[in-house]
Amino acid sequence: MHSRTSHPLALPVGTTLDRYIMNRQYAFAYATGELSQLLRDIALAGKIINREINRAGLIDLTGGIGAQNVQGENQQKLDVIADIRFERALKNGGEVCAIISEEEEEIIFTGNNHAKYVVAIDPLDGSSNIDVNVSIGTIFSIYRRVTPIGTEPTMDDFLQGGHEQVAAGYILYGSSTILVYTTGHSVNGFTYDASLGEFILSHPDLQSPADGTIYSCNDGNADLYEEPVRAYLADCRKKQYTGRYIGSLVADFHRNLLKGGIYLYPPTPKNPEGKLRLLYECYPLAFIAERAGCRAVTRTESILDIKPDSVHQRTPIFMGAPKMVDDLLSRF
Ligand code: P6P
Repeated sequence: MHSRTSHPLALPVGTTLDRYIMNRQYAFAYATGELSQLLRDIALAGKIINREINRAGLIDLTGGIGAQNVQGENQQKLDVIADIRFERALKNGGEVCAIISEEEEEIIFTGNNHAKYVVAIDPLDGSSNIDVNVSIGTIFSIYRRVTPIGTEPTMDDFLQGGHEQVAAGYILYGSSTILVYTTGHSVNGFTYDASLGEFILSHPDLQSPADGTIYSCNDGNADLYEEPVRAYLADCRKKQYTGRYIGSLVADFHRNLLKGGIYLYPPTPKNPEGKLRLLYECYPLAFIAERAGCRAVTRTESILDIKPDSVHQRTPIFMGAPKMVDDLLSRF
């Protein structure tokens, strides 16, 4: 006799993101639901962008728009669409008073001055890969505002430092679409089932391997790296580790999180402060990495300890399996 909860003719769908959020919300006595709603708003925007990415080649959404973003990078059509979709979802959701986006120089005010949260976001990272059908991703970071409720938010709301994040996550638009986030405790992954329009819990309580044999860096720059980094990479090659780097941070990060590896973006003459942005790339991924048992550092400090000066500042980053990161740091 099959139990009603796992009959082979009607196997359980699994735990939807909504149900997971609600279950967790009850676990936090003082949770008032705004953060839960904010996470749903992000998931909704992710579903919409997933749909547009999957159709991009069919409705002429690939390619550039002939303009550059604040970073001086050629904006792709989907960069602009993703930026608009997240801004609209967060504004209409009502839980966010301000947004910092990779695509915009200044703070985006939502007009929801009574909202408790601010969001820093890279709406679509790795967009140079869009036209060649390689995985791309969204990275987001959430803070409780420090300015008084009801007033207009300021830069102070965004420059609180990595440890002050209340939640961080990413959406990977890959062979499947997966949303991974943490509210500071466990790290959980939800795979999108388009037939249901739901993210379903697929990777509960993610813990990354303590060691690994995958290294991710742009080998074309390797001769420009500091000597300790060059020595570490030479050792990886000597040990016949696997070099995997696809130019989409979220995809490289996610693979290394699951399999064990290290991602490196060291300083180079072209990017002496590193290329990746602190607020909406390195802080959120470091927040996740540390809660999944990984390390995220520069050569001198943890990423989360860096004091932010400006919302688009960059940082070098070494992030992944603690034994690999410690081996690298031991060479400085
Ligand atoms: P490079 C994409 O532009 C990105 O921000 C990350 O997603 C990626 O890991 C890195 O830059 C690639 O940079 O200089 O190796 O092409």
